[in-house]
Amino acid sequence: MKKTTTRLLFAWAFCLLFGIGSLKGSTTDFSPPCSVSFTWNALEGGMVNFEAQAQGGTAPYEIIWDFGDGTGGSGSFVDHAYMNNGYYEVTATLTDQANCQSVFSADIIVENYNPCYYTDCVFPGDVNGDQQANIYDVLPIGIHYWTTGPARMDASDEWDGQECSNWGDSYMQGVDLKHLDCNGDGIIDKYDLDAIDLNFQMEHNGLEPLSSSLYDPPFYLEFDDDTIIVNPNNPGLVQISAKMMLGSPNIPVTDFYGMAYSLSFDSELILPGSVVISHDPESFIGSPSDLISLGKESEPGFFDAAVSKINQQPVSGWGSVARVDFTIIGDIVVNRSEDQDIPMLLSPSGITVVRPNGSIIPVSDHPTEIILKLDDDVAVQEPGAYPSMKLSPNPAKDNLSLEFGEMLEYDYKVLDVSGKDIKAGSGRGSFLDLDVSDLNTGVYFIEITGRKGLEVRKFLIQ
Ligand SMILES: [Ca+2]
Ligand SMILES: [Ca+2]
Repeated sequence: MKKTTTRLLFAWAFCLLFGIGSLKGSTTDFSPPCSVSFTWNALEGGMVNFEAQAQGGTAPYEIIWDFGDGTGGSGSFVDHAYMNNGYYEVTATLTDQANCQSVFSADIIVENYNPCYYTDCVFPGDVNGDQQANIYDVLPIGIHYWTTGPARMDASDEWDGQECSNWGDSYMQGVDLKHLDCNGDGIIDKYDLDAIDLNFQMEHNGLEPLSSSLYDPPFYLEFDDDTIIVNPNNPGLVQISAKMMLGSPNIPVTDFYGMAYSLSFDSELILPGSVVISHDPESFIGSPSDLISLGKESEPGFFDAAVSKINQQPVSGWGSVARVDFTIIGDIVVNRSEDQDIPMLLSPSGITVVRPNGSIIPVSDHPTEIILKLDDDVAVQEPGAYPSMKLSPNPAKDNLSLEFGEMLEYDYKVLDVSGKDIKAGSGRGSFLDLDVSDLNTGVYFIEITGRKGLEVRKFLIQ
């Protein structure tokens, strides 16, 4: 009896030393004496790793586990997956070759149970199961539009793994249709695009170029004019539009259902946030009411877009599939030109075009170059009254600094591109620090008036 108490004390000390739970059981000695205890380690997702320690007795030992959740196991080292958080009384029973038996119990806590460790959770916005919400996740939604299944309990658009019953059908890549119901309301429709938009991310380096040849339908941008003229004295913002063209009279696209692609551009020349890809009402792919679409400027210099039909009816033909609008920053053209024309490249990439069954139609993408040119007929304006004035940073965000290069008594005025006064003030000194954090993205002018006259500069808020 004394010996058993000593063992228990030893086991308690062991538990304290290794940070494990309370000891509940007792050991029962036969001859020769044997004893068992165990330690555990909580792994990811509710998985617990148990390790039994046997002492004395006659090896080899048999160790039987009761995990406290109605299940059991055997062996010195076992992993067990708990399907709920909570307290569990775990018991290990050791039996040796001489029928010595020892029992050890401890309470364990499971706190990090995660259903997604064991089941196929829905991450809202990742429709195709590649761990990412992006433009390619739009296409399966168009293909299975208006399909219904069980709604998801406690559904949200948040990017976390959400448990959901399988719908039983999968789409072509072997992913259950429940992943297409991003918002969990039990129907696949345009509202499921919101979660893709919310959780959107893109790794452009990860895009595999699809093998295509010049015999495949081409995909490119078409501009009305391949030269854009910029006035050097009043460059401002230049609105441009183009058509995204798919196929040609000789190589039309057949059985078109949907497409996803990325458009890359010079992010210094094009005003951030100004790229808009919209339906072309004249397009051969269908009228806007028959289509779903999503477009995102995913990172500087990249715009990702997808469009899909929703009526399971493919179309064949060629022509415009979308209209692209964007804004060129004229000042950057003036700064860069140095009497040279500036080529600007717009390149579609990562294009995936699908048929109604989700199979891929090969397409060859082609970059389009347009030329930005300063207007030769306009004489460059004379400098203002304070030509050595420096303005930085440009583009600015929260603050704009002006260095006059001399002491001045000045009035200043900030105007927007339409000439409307935004703010004004006056001061004295060789510099001016201006808080511009309240200005929206766009082009502005600052006018400085001193004793010698007026100096006007243009700046950009990004
Ligand atoms: Ca995805
Ligand atoms: Ca839905």
